[in-house]
Amino acid sequence: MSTDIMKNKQIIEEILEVFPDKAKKDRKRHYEVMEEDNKLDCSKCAIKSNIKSRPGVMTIRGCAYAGSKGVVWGPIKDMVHISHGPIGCGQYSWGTRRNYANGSLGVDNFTAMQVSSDFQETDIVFGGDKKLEVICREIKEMFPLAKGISIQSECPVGLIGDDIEAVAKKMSKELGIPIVPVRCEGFRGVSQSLGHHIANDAIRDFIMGRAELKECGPYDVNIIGDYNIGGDAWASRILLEEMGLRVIAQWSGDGTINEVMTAHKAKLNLIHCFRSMNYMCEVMEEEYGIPSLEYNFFGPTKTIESLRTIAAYFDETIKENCEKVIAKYKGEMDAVIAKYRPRLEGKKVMLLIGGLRARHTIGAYEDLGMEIVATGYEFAHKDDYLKTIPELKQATILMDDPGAYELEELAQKLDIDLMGAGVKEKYVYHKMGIPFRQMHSWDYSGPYHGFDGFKIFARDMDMAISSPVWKLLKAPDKVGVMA
Ligand code: CFM
Repeated sequence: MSTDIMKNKQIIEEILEVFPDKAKKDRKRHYEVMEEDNKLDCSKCAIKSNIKSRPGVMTIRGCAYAGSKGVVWGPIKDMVHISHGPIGCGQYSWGTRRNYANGSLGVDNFTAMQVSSDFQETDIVFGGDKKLEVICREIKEMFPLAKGISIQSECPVGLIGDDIEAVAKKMSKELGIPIVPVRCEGFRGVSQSLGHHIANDAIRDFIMGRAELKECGPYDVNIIGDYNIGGDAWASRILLEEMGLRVIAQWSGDGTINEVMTAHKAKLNLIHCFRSMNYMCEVMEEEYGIPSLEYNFFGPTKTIESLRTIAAYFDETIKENCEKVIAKYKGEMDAVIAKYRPRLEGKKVMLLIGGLRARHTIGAYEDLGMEIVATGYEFAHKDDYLKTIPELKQATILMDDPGAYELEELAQKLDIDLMGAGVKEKYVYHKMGIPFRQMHSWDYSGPYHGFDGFKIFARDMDMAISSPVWKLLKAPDKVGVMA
């Protein structure tokens, strides 16, 4: 066994040592160290995932409401999404995901607004259904161009047994627009992942297939599971269109309810975030016979590979166009790599991101010569881990739902040069003197998808690592001053 593998196994042991025996045993099952390069070793599929977080361990996961309201439904821009329940959930999830959308705010685009039913004690005691009716009427009056409403349940709604389905049905009839009740109370499931599933099911039951396209064509595709974070879906769509494909729906970044209603007319579903939207692809395949294809638009290597896989599904014209698109951007991509690779070569990266990007962004880092020494997910399932293992090099640590303590220890023991995770983690790493990039919201940057996105990705990673600020500060623990 190579020394690196042994060293990393030892590091995990040491970190878990502080836990009581039972917790230690449990957390250990959420770690694997890769024994060979890029190999799917099925014994490694044993890594535990999608189960309850260990009580007492500070998980960085979110909840079902986050998965439904924040992720799947929130980006549908011409609907008003009600955060139904106490104000906190709406307030704290307001605008933080940076899912961009075109349109006039408050007129035909409501993504950057936060509408909450602001539950008070009386609503908990007497129920919030009456209030919900009033809110629906007010929305119709204030935003006449809103094409629909979704009711995103927060925990108390489920606990007190409100009948949001009945309200939705009644108000939909009264107001003449679709009103969708979504049972995404935060306590459901073990993470935001069940929220994705519940949100997908609500789309299936209330929206999918409810409208027809005027004209259909042989090159009609849907972009599924791109939420347009910092403009990601726009940077992706442009490549598909240059190739000659017609994108009839974007789910759900910068998407409209009509796109969701007519998406069943596509010839092919292109799915980027498998974790959050695979359910819809399955449903569309079963009900409408639409096949789906997974793709990865992070970094030129994966983008080129994906463009060719997509083109292979179509005729010679598209295949030829695909090569032209690749040739058009290749020079630009080579120049980006020539500029940044010498500055980033060999830098060690650790990632801990949601349910997709912990594997999808690896190629982009590797295009810049950077090395992934540890990666992991908050809420991935077994199928995600099976897809991740072949992307990893020998001795890389793979982890599931690690708590804040485990991550901080790992970062120090692996002596990483860059950490990629979320805003909850960010400032701790800055205090430790470790460069950090937010890999959920792209900090205040983006897009990172496609060729246009890679230019920004490379610049941002360089900016984080090469900033002169790291030479000016010493982490508080190194200078003996308590922060
Ligand atoms: Fe999909 Fe996402 Fe992700 Fe995700 Fe998320 Fe996100 Fe994510 Mo944050 S839908 S699984 S629930 S790619 S919000 S845009 S970055 S954890 S890795």
